[in-house]
Amino acid sequence: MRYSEMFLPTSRETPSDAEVISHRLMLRAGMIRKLTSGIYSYLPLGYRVIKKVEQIIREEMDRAGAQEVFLPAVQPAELWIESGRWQFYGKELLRLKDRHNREYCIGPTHEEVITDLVRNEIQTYRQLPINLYQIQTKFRDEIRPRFGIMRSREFGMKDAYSFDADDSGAELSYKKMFEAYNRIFSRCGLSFRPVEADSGSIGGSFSHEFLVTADSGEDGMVYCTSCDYAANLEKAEIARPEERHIDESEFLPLEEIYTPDVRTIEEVSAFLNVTTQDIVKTLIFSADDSPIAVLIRGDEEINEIKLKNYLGCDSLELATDDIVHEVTGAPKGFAGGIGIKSEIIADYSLINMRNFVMGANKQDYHIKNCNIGRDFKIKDFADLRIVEVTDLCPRCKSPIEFARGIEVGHVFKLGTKYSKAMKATFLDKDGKEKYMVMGCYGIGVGRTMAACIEQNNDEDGIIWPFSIAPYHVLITPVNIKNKELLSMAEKLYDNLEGRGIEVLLDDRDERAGVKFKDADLIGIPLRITMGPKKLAEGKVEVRFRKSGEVREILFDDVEDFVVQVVKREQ
Ligand code: 9G3
Repeated sequence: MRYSEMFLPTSRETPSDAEVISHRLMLRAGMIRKLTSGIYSYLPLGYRVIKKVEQIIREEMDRAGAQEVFLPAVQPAELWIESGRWQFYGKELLRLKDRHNREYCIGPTHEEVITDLVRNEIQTYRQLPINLYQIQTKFRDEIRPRFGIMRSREFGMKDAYSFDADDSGAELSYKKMFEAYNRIFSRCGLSFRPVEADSGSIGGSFSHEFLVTADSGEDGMVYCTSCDYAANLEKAEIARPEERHIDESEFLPLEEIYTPDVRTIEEVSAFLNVTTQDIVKTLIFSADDSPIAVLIRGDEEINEIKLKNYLGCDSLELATDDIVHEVTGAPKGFAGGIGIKSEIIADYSLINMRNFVMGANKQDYHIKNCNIGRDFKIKDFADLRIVEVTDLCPRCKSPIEFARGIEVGHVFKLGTKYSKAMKATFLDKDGKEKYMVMGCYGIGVGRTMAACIEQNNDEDGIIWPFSIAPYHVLITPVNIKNKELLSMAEKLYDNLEGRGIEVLLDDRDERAGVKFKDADLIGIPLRITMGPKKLAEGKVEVRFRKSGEVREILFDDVEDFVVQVVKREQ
């Protein structure tokens, strides 16, 4: 491509509303432009990268045995009513009506559509397993789109859906997708980690997120310093501590203390001059509208995702003040395990605690020297708290680290959630009707590109890996008024194009400095600078964008040199 003919509006100034480097650089490098909040256009340079990422995805999806389809973006409400999700989602689901006043949504995902397609066409186990994928635009009406295309409202996603006859088949489909994702993100030149994740509202039993390590990432993760355990912060498990034998003789007598208007853990700690680790917090929740008391050590925090998954409830929120009063007999701030009118569960942090402080379930009173067993019963201990960097790996007990990441992919075991809701059944080899076992697998295409920039940039601009670079080589003749120089550059350009190399020729009538700045900004991995002096010696200068390494190569050898480098780096 000739730069002088390309729609490539680079710019020097940094846009004010761009908070992350990938958003800033994509705007400055003329890759994207905002149409409106959370909705972006891809310009030629940006779209070439998108197509490279999609190509890698297609190759690996096809290699894993998935088949490409293309599903409608506009989806009838009926399917979402059947799956029970029409009421479940709020304003994030963009809904609309057609001329006949029939209701639709703009697809934020395609479980309903694909399950409807498959249930109409698959009748027997002989037709399973099947894995269908598409690369398609999704719409999710995010309340606050940010970070350019990293959290946009309209975005390109590869979404795949597998259908199996049984759980073991579904395990195999999941494994194939998991491995394909590792290959895809490796080939895109990313450093990433698959982390155990929560399945959230999508249902199903298990899932992994693929996080690209970047400080600008919105997702927190923990990973083990020695084994390959890694988990999303919300999901990270905590090992159950060893129970130390506690002898009842160590229990001190209960002591009720007047603590006027002393409610929070910090206030109790200061008033009674005890550490927060010697206090137990009693939180009252409403789980599917029934109250439950959850106890945790004063210096820890409850992880509500873990609590919701442990209780298996649909709705979970902190109880209202009235319910707290009803259940504890006191206003908020004085709740405790002794004499409470609800079941009690406790986080592992209470194991091995003794003679601790708790609310007295009486206004303006707390109790000292509480002990589990003697003074109150706990229904169960569970892993309910947010992981801390001082926790140990639940698999191998080694120290763990925290990191931030950008979620570029997510693979889910769905089980029969959608096939049951939508009666996607098949006849097994005994002629019995069974529900198909599903999995679903997503990759954010634009987000993968943005994550690559987050990990590959410097103060001059983007540094593309060859695998998804918009062009392999940029030829920069320093002065196009020098006709001989320009014709040599064009000759090299034609020859490289002829050998399948993707070349951008900067034939603009611009000063060399401008050309070099643009070259570093748009991040083409290889730059061939042609100047009259070096050319008089029959040489050109080849510069590697990533390492900054500069090589002088004979003009006659540079074509083979470039073909070699591109073949090696691809
Ligand atoms: C909605 C809206 C937003 C959503 C969903 C539904 C996320 C929704 C989860 C998934 C799960 C997987 C297939 C590809 C991989 C991800 N946000 N999810 O279901 F109506 Cl408004 O999309 N789907």
